Amino acid sequence: RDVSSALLLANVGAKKKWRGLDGYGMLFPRESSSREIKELNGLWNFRADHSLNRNLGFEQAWYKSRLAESGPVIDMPVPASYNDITQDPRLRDFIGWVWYEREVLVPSGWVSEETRVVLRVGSAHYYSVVWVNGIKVMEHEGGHLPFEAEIVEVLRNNPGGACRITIAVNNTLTLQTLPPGTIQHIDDPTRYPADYVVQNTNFDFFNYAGLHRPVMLYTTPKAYVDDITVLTTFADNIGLLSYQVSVLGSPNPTVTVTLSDKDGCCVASSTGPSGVIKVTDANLWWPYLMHENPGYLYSMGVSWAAFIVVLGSVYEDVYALPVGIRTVQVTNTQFLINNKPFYFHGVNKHEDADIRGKGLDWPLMVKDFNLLKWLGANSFRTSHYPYAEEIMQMADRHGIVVIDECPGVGIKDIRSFGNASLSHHLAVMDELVRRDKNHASVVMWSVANEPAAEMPPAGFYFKTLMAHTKSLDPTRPVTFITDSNFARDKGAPYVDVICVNSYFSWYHDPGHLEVIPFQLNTQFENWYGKYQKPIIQSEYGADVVPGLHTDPPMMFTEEYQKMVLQNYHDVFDRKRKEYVIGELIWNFADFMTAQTVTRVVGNKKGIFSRQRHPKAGAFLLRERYWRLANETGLLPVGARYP
Ligand code: GCB
Repeated sequence: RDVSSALLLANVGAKKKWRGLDGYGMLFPRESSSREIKELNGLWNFRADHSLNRNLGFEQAWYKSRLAESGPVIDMPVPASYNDITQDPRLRDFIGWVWYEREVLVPSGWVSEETRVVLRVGSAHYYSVVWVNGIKVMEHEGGHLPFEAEIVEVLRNNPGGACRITIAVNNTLTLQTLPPGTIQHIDDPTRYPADYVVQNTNFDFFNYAGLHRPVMLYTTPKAYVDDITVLTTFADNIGLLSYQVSVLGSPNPTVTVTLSDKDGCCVASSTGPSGVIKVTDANLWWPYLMHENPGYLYSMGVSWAAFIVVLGSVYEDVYALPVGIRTVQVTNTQFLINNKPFYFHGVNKHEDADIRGKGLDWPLMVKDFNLLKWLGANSFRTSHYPYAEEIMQMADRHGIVVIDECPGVGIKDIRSFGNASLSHHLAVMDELVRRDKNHASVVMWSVANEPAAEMPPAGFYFKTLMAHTKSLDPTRPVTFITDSNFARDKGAPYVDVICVNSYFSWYHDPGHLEVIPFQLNTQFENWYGKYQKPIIQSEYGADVVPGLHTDPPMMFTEEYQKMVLQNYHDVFDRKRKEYVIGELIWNFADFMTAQTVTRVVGNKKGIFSRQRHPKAGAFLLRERYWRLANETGLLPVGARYP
């Protein structure tokens, strides 16, 4: 009996995408005079398919009727990972298909000839199949990006507005998924129980699964604003926004674009599906601590309208997109935002918390931004997958700079460098850039974290991936995060900024803090010597079990983490005068991982605990980040850290 990943994914067949990317945008749903939203967050019915091949749900077509009719269901909150919601270890460690179901009543006005009704899932890990009233409406591969389908035709067949949404989600990872993984079935009755199956991965976070982000229904008119792309620059005090609007469903739409400032006053406008808008006395988008008024956003109102003779009325769609005016540029030694040197003093994060796992959680999100600001952090990397759109919007508004990473983490097996992997990786970058291209906070794309970049196929793989990303977005630099040897790394020639992770005195020479100044200095000299590109220390750190203390410092104590940080900082301070352009601590907070001998209920390299309480390292970093802000930011004296 072979419980292989192929079998677990058997029902997905040809993996048909119901909506390709071509011509389709993925604008974040926003209410307007022409659009309504119905959020489907809250309790859903849920069942994990514990059958041996995990296929019973498909064999018995659980989507055809109410889930409670085919077997027992439990309450499951959405958004949330399902893993930590119950006391059942079989659900925590479940591999295969789980089934979610929610019934909703759709307002009768929505089911009309003039309206599109769209079902949108913010993200679901990892592979999803979606039915409405028993009819399949879409499939999607990938755990961290939104997907949606028009469902009005399905609703039309069901007068009365009843709408039963069934979503089957499979968390199985294979060598071709992103991130990759393998399924191992051990058939040894002398040592393992029957049906012993494990999911192996090469990444260091728990493979949480479920409906992680909001699910919603929203409407647009039949002809609608489908996508908007905005590129910005400025000259002297004039801001320039070049925009492109795609309207679907109308052959010759009359598009109007207006730009309003923070007070809602219209400061410029334009007509036509593409054009350039000029703003005099433009307020630029500045990073937090670089300017008194960071994160300045305009609102770009995009609408199209037509007088429809038959209806005898004006027909229109209206969408408002927040936009920031800023530029990004990389030189041999600097990262420039609005032509001024920007030094990343920030963090790596995870979407991770007690109970909800990777589910979007508003209190946690706001707490985290408050902690970032307390810390004096001006940036974060979305290690190791795209974060919720709601988080990206917060980053825009607060001026927190983001390195936007795709889920290319744990690419270690040579079989994950083949064509199937590459074409999926390219598709994921399509989806990521499509989703995040208009975020002012996003200043760089990261296509992967610590891949096996020394392997022979890595050169072609990363060359293709980075060229593709640049073709999608010519305005932002592209990188990937490396821990390979500088001389043998085959992807590094194609990056704009070298991002390097190292754990001196931790994974190497454990306990020997005295090696850090030597090894870190050599690391920087080697990379800069070979590439003459600016460098970000994209990870460094040490585990701390909160409350452990020793003197002299020992590994896992608060003192040791402080000493690691201090030793790294001394080198950063020398090298940032040359070509080091940033430092991102690993990690902002403790987070859950798979169980291994090196993890004590998860990874403890957070400067905050998983519950967001500061460890000693947080206070040290806070002193440093505010000092860096004073030295490298453009703040007037009064606005500085006391
Ligand atoms: C790394 C990885 C990160 C791990 C971290 C660690 O290099 O990029 O995902 O969690 O090290 O703590 O080992």
